[in-house]
Amino acid sequence: MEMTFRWYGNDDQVTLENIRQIPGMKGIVTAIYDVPVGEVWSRERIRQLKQDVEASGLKLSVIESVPVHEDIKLGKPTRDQLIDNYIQTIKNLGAEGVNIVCYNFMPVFDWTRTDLAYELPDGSNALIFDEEVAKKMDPVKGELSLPGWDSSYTKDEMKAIMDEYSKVDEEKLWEHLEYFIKRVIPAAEEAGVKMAIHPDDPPYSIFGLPRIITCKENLVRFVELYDSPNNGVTVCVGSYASDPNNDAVEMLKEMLKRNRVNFMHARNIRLTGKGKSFEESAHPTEYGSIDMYEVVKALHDANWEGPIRPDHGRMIWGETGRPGYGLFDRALGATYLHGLAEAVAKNAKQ
Ligand SMILES: [Mn+2]
Repeated sequence: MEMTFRWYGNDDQVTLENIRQIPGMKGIVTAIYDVPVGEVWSRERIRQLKQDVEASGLKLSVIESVPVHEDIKLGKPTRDQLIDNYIQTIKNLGAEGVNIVCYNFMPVFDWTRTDLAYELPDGSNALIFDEEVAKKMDPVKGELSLPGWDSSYTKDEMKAIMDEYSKVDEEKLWEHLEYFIKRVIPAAEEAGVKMAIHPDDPPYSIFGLPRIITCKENLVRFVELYDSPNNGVTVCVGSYASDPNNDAVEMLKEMLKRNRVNFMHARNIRLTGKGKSFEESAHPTEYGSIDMYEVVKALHDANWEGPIRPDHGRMIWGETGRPGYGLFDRALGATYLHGLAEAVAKNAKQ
């Protein structure tokens, strides 16, 4: 595996130098954040980003994400031009030697939590999802603000887009995803770019919106939409495991068997036992509901050599900053994963 770390660009308080000093660190996961969704990323901007990363002694391993415009997810007539632009961005990335792109197909909301700084018993702060709290939230009313929401929507715009999605059920969303994939993947193949869809987080419907990248059955359906190594997945074990019905390790093994794992997110979550509620936990197995040893072993047994990053971390040691993306706990996560990988590899040789 190639150990990587997410970096939010030159204004991230976690610097490339910080990241480079984490043992075992090889690559960076980042994006161009100031190009509006739907517009083309120029080769010049991509080249500059790559130079910035490489100047620190690290590799630009993965783009996370090239976001998919809502009109594509909604299947609107404007999607064709937007998909053309998306393809041009993929071509430009390939031409600059960037070969893995993570994206998602979640309507309106990206990852959703009900508290970004819940205090765990040890005094650290974590992102949590409380099903009961989420149920009481209505995005259209706008009286409750949910962390992680796209604040670029005004109240009226939010109502308008939620109305549009009321006509898009899961099967319609599948159709729109298939339409997108069937145009983008041939271009990605040609450009030498591996696409890696991230699961919906959490992996079930929220606020009545359809969500489809959620479970093993749907993951298999997804990779079979277009059978190509370039049409792969990001196995985010933390996201998948936050539905108690999912066996994230089993899902990982299925995707490894099919050679469709193009990127890994490794974080742990602890299901609290109250429905689908969960807390993001420290990375080691004993703190969460995911057996991280089994995750790393599955990757090793498949001779998997792709990029992996510790996903969200808790806030510890008084650190403040972007929720889930501080330096300290993610660095601990990376060294833990690195240690597991060494142990698994040496054990296998005995
Ligand atoms: Mn993830």
